[in-house]
Amino acid sequence: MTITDNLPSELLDARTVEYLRTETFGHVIDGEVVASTSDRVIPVFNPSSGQQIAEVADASDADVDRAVLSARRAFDDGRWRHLDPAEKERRLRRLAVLHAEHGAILSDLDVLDAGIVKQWAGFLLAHGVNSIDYYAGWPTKLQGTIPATTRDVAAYVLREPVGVCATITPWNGPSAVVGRVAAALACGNSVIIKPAEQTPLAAVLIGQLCIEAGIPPGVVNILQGTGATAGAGLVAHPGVDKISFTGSVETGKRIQRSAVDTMKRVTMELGGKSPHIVFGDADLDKAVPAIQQAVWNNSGQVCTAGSRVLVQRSIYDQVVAAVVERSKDLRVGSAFENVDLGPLVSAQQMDTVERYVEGALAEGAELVLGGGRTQDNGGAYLFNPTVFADVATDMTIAREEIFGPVMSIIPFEAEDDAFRIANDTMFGLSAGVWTQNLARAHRAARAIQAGTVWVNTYQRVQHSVPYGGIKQSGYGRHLGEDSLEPYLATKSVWMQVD
Ligand code: TXE
Repeated sequence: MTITDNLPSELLDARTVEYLRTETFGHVIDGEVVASTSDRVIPVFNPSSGQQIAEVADASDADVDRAVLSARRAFDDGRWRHLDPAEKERRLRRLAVLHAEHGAILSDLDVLDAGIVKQWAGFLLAHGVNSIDYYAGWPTKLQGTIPATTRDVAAYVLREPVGVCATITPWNGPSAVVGRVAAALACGNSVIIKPAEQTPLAAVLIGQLCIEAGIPPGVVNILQGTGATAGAGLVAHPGVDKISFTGSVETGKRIQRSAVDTMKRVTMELGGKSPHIVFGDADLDKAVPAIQQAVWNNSGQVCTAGSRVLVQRSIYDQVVAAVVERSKDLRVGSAFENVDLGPLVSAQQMDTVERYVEGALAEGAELVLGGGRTQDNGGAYLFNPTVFADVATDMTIAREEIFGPVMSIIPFEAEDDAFRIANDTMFGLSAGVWTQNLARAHRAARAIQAGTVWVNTYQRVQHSVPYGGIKQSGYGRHLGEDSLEPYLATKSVWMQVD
């Protein structure tokens, strides 16, 4: 990779500038940063300025092969999976420490290529460190079972790593991917990370920190490239055993179809259209700020964005007015400035969001705030916080994931209506409920079809609590004990004893 003269060095930590100037940013294979064998490159942009800041390698088929062979060799010779579990834990803990120590650089890189504002980058960093630490505790605790059998045999069940795991990641949290990788490593697997082509900067550093932490070469490889090259190459490769994908539903389906040919295990964390329900008895002093943050965080580019706000009729006008009042003066601008909403990740994402807003107006939704781009406060792909009221449940903005700062407010009459509307979606990632009625809160938790239901809070994540979707939001879990299962294969051992 090469860095262009447009790097905003004056806005970055000195260590980040030094890092970007000295690293070549090819792939990381067998513990080394290596150049691509392909001449193809991908431009990388700073969404806060719209300027190109770098060019990154786009993997050739030969690069895909090299990365897979490296991971395969590392798995087959047991250099990591056969290591004493206590030693695995020590090295993973060291990785958490290194991740925290390089926090200023990792956060800068997320601000730089993903346009993530500093507060959110700080949250992602802390989440990454906590997740590694959490998984660092697992190698010594993984265990098999001894099932009941007839007396003539003894049987026991081992839980072994599945092999080479490819992690294909999106652009909305580039450095946080390390938490997912730590789960695979805790189980003894080898990993290949394919970062999103828009946000390749943090991945090389993550690969290098793994080496520094003592995770042997080849156990964590980084492959840069587009979905069509590096991504599709990994999914089709017979040397890869498992795919962990986070991204769009459409790409998820394409990956699943392709993975069938080599019978790979696949886990999917796809998008959402999360309902955020405010009942008439809610504590509005807490609910209103939360429903806003749930859509304005990272300018709506979060899979759990609470983009469908369902409000009970008795408080409907009050909530709409409060949301507009509290959102109208929010600062939108460059992610390097002290702003509430940073840029969208790319010109393409900007077009997508604009198209949805135009479509909503054409379908008759009532625009009560925002509705367009802005160029205030320096920043390229800036979109004002946008609120539509009286949205009908069959409108496109109520059904499709937008991934921008666009909130749809939908009125409802009774509790059952709220649950029916909440579930009237192909997605099932998450939901929020605001009520002071304890029984209603429990009814909601059971009635809503989603992988996570937050009650009187929103977008909380902790390493010990499973996270993932149902319906077309995907399957498989990140975080918590459940997230280990996809990285482990069961082996039954029988012995004749009479
Ligand atoms: O996603 P893609 P895009 C949603 C969000 C957004 C939309 C499009 O609604 O507007 O998706 O974003 C790799 N084989 N989410 O186009 O295509 C690609 O290189 C293998 C929700 O960026 O899903 C990247 O690394 N890999 C989501 C990753 O897949 C392929 C976060 C995601 O790209 C591939 C991001 C292929 N054929 C977007 N094609 C969430 N769940 O949080 C692409 N890729």
